[in-house]
Amino acid sequence: MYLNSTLPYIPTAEEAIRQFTARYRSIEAKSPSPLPSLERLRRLEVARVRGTSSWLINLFRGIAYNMPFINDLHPFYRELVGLMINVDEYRHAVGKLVNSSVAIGSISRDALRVIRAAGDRDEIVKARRMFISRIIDLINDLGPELRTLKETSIKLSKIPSINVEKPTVVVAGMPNTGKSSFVACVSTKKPEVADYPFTTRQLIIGHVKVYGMYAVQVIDTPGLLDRPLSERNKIELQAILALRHLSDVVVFMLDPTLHGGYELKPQLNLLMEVKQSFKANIIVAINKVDIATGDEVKRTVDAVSSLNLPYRLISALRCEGTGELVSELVNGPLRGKLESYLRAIHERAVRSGLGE
Ligand SMILES: Nc1nc2c(ncn2[C@@H]2O[C@H](COP(=O)(O)OP(=O)(O)O)[C@@H](O)[C@H]2O)c(=O)[nH]1
Ligand SMILES: [Mg+2]
Repeated sequence: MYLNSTLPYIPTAEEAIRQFTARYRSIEAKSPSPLPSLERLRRLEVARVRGTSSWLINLFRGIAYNMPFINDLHPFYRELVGLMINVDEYRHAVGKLVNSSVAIGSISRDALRVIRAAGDRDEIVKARRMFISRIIDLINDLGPELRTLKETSIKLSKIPSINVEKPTVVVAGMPNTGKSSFVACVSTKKPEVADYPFTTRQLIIGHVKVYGMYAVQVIDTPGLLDRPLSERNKIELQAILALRHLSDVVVFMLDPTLHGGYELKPQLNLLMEVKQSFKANIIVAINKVDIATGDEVKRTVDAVSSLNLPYRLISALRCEGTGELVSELVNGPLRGKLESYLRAIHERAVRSGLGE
């Protein structure tokens, strides 16, 4: 659900080698001391080879299996991840880590065979040296891949953690049209702030209580969905468009007055752009009706009607009409997703109540 909740710790090759050799030394013989010294040494080395190789296999598998599988990601995350990392390089690194854990198994079996068959101390010591140097070579050879994975993990940890399963309303509109005021009206707890990768921007995530639960989120995107998309560079555009995978509904805020500093025309142009690039349902909120003149409202209503878009009149300053707008979304375009979200939460609660 969240992308970065389970990211594993990833050592550098140097750290992994240091940990490997320290572990090797620290493993003690468990055999009773009356054994002849050759047998004691043999048992000790067997325990060390086994212990360190299974530790290393688990380390590498743990990393490979706990890093996200790109294909399994929600499209919102997949789009962002694709922008931030070289996906082919990442896949190669994960694959090499899995292959290396298989190779460790066979290096360890080779060493155990020689140690078990050894006729004197020298042969055991030689097998130990061989084992250690092969493992060190293998870890060194993984240096670039471990670095790639570590860098990837750091980047992924910066992706905003947004619950992609929750019904989501994205708020768009030119600056000063009242987006933040709207989010503040409908959020029943303090909105959260998440950094948005490659932009100096942040996402503001408001939480709306529905049926007693924070089951709907409302996302304000200051500096992102508030100016013509044609003015964006390619990367910014894709980062913005990743939002379309998240949004079930777009509330587009229009200011019918000149209070916000923009004429109606550029606001409608942005509305058209958002309409074209977002597949989601759009509902237009005609805001500031507390100060708008009848003429201003009429002009705006006419323009929106001619685009065949539904609209509501609100005052975000006074939080008038805002709750009704949300109720309409909940009973309309958000309904299907909300029901399946609530069902999933209910099932999870039942399962955990059953101790599963
Ligand atoms: N009179 C009036 N002012 C509003 C209304 N909604 C927002 N404003 C004001 O418009 C300005 C910009 O609002 P804000 O929510 O920050 O707009 P944003 O830039 O779209 O997030 C602020 O001074 C708000 O108080 C409204 O319904 N009526
Ligand atoms: Mg704002």
